[in-house]
Amino acid sequence: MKIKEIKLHQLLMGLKHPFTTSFGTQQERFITIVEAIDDAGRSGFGECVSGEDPLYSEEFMDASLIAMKKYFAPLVIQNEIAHPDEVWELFKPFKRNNMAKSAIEGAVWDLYAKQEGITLSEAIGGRKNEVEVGISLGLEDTDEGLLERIKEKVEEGYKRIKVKIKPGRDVEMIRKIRERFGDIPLMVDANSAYTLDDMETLKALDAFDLMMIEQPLAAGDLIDHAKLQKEISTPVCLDESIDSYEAAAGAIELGSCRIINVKVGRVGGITQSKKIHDLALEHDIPLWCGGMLEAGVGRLHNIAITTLSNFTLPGDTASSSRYWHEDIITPEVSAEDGIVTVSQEPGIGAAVDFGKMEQYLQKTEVVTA
Ligand code: OSB
Ligand code: MG
Repeated sequence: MKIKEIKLHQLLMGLKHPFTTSFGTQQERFITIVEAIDDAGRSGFGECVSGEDPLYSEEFMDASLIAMKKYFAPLVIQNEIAHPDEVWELFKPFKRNNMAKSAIEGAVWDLYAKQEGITLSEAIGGRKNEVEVGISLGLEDTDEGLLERIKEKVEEGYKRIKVKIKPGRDVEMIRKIRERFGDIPLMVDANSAYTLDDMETLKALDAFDLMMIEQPLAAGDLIDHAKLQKEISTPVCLDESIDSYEAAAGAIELGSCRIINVKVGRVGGITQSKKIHDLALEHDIPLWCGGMLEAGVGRLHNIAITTLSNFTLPGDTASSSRYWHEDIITPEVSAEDGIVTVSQEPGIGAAVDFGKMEQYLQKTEVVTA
């Protein structure tokens, strides 16, 4: 394929409800939608999931924008690409910046699928026509407030509930959730807020039959997580620590986790996600797809990757309406009873609606040869 230009649509989208994790509270989301346009005028779309600040990981949107403009967009314009799997190799001399790489690669994947007249799921090798979804709930000011949110989401039919924890908002909060809702599929995400000094608290969580505890210890750590997993019965799931295929291989070898949350942006794109998928399948490590408060484009990419066979656990790929009053795609992503049906339209499977995007658009920058 020949890519003629890349547009970087920079959006500011207000969240319906503030989202609080152990690393902070977010009221709005900066999002970059990447549009790759071929010589026939067709467009493929990707989404950059970097945070506004380097709090979840080292990547942040200002830096990702520079990386996309200076390195990654020019590379896919200057080189003839036969298949999107080549993009990772093209980017390889430039270290890390996975979310920037993934956003550009994602647009190439969508464009490729559209050129071939197949769905993104088919282009990736996915087989499912529907995927199960869960929901991730941030911390609320009070535990009572969180219980109310959980009630709503259980009633909406989400297949599992994930709640954020941090030191001081953990064992007692989870006890209240179990008391109120019984044995619902429940998991917790600490976003790296604990250390091995908190072993007593982490062990106490074993009493609640949680599906898993996500990223309890430092982002990037594999060694301490392996020590922790030996001490607790709850499966450890890694998120922040799996920032590459190599990290996934290391975690599996060391026994740092029993489950992996794959985020396409964090690992550098779809090609790397597929590679992690195949490795995890070989080692009986189940996967699920995490979220980064994506708008519709990123949401559809997440659904496509979830159609791979070893994504056996519900992901954080909830409906568009989970975060947005109005999403930027038509039709929006909509879960019915915790199930999202995979669109059979080519590419990501929905149209990017520039009319709807207008209200959020701050700036569009264009990269050409
Ligand atoms: O740790 O999974 C996380 C959101 C932003 C950054 C990190 C995380 C999250 C979520 C929400 O948990 C996932 C979503 O609903 O998109
Ligand atoms: Mg997480």
